[in-house]
Amino acid sequence: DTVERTFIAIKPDGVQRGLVAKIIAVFEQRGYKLVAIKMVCPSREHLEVHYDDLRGKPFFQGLIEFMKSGPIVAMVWEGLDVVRQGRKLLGATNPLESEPGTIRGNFAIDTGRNVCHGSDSVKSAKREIAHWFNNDELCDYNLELKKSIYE
Ligand code: DAT
Ligand code: MG
Repeated sequence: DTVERTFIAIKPDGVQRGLVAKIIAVFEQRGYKLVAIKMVCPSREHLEVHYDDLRGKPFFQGLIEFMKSGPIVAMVWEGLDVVRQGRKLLGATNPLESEPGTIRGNFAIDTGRNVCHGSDSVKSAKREIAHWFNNDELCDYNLELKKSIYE
């Protein structure tokens, strides 16, 4: 159904490189609905909980340091199959494996500087949205374009 939601974040490298508008445009132009957006500088604890499943990986501390190196643009996007499609729009974790045309395939080279995050399942999307946003930050509105996007 069209109310599926995903958590997308522009990482500090994406912000520094001036890719905020371009990354937002990819989701907007596809037809997805933006329901929340904010720029944040989260605590180490917040980031460690976000990446909880990666605790113990050799790159974990470096990943957290990097995510703390500057502001992040956190967003929630809504629409049909948006979790899976969001991952496809981002491209593979390692940008060298990302298809050209994807965000990482267009804008990144190193795995540790892959410019954006996207939830990997509906379950993790729910967890991540609740972790990054309060309920009152999620805007409930009607996308007027909906009948031009969905049949
Ligand atoms: P994704 O961001 O595609 O969901 P992930 O959840 O496996 O990938 O890892 C989270 C982030 O951690 C990833 O975007 C970049 C970093 N990372 C993952 N694997 C890495 C590795 N082998 N070396 C360095 N950084 C890595
Ligand atoms: Mg992941």
